[in-house]
Amino acid sequence: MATDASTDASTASNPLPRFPDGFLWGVSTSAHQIEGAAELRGPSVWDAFTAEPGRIKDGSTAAVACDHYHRYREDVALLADLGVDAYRFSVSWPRVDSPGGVGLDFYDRLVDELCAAGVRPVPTLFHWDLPAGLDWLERDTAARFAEYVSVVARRLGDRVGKWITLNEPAEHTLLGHALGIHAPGRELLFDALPVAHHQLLAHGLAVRALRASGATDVGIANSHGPTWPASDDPADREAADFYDLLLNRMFADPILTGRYPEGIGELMPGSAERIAADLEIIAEPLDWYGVNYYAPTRVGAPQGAEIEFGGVTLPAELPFSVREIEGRPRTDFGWPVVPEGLTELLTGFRDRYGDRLPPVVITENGCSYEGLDDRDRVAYLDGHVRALHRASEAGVDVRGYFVWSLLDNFEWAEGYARRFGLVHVDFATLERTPKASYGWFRDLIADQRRGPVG
Ligand code: IFM
Repeated sequence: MATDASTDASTASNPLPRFPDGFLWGVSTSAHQIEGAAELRGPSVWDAFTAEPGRIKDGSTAAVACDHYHRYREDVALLADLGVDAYRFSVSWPRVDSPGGVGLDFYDRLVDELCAAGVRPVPTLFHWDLPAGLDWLERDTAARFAEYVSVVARRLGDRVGKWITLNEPAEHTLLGHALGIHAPGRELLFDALPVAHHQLLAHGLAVRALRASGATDVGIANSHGPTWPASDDPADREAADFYDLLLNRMFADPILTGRYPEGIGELMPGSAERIAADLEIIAEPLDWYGVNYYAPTRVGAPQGAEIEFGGVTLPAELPFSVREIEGRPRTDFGWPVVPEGLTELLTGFRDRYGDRLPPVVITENGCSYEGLDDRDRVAYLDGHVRALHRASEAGVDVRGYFVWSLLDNFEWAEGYARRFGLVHVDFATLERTPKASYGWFRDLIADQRRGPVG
């Protein structure tokens, strides 16, 4: 492991504002994207998907990934050197389900190592790697999830305080079940809606299971971003509103208000009575609400043709079309860099949900860029941390910020082509090398601990 990350890469000349005491600085990863050791876990829907020719752009698999399973001590040392308060990782359900139940031993060791290094473990209980044979179209998967959550909580709950139920149920529904870009590769379009409902139900049942095990610090990591209409034309505004419903309100409203947005509840599987009863479970109060933010989306009326957008092909029959956000820098993934979208998103949430919105934690924010001297990443992160502070000044109760990601990793259908890490991974040798952004984040955290900056 190289540790000579440059610390002078900041592109910002103004000192960063100070966040409140107790604010959590962290980094995030997920099991399937970094662990490897596929032979030491049960199969997941991602293994089958990855094996299908053409599904993963560079033809790679996550069988080894960053080999974090065997190198977790080195990775925890990187976290300790970075100085983060907390580390968000995910527990692999297929690993916990593996024969003999030995999979949980790994998380036991990881959590011990983190605690010994003074880094708070923040496990996510589902980050898309569903055990093969299970299916979110089936309601029963929610109950199975809650059973698995109880098993994990019983084992790790003496050392884990902060829990995340699900990662981005919106993306898992949309990319995995509506558009077929992620596992399990279904192209159900609006018939994928039960997948959203069953995940939300699983979230609520998991909150209950965690509470039953004594947990007092529970949240979710939902992906959100502002939706910008392509123009003032009513057709564009209507399409943008619909997109906003799908990405934002459909996943936040049930959790924060106990209701689906108008017109959505009727489309969910089951009688009105059953959906109403489910919503009571889904709206179990949370201690905090996690937001994964990357960029806003510009949306207009459908254009009657397929659209290539951010590495994804969107079918022509969608009732909206996604347009470019012009005049902005872009990450290597082609995503626009719009820090103020984060302020807009969070103040918008505060306005929409008021007192129902618990404290907010940014559970993911980051970007893909090549290279060790990743000044573009520093500029991206610096801009977003400032935008978060502006939301805080505007009255949003923000309690934490986690960079996606600690390590370059398996970026799902993109394979290893997109590098989101603060730490470079050479996928031939698995050597880790901190990038300039790692040094920048380390300095930021140290400065914040020192007291007022500037
Ligand atoms: O890598 C993903 C992560 O698994 C979920 N949120 C977005 C990241 C970048 O695409």
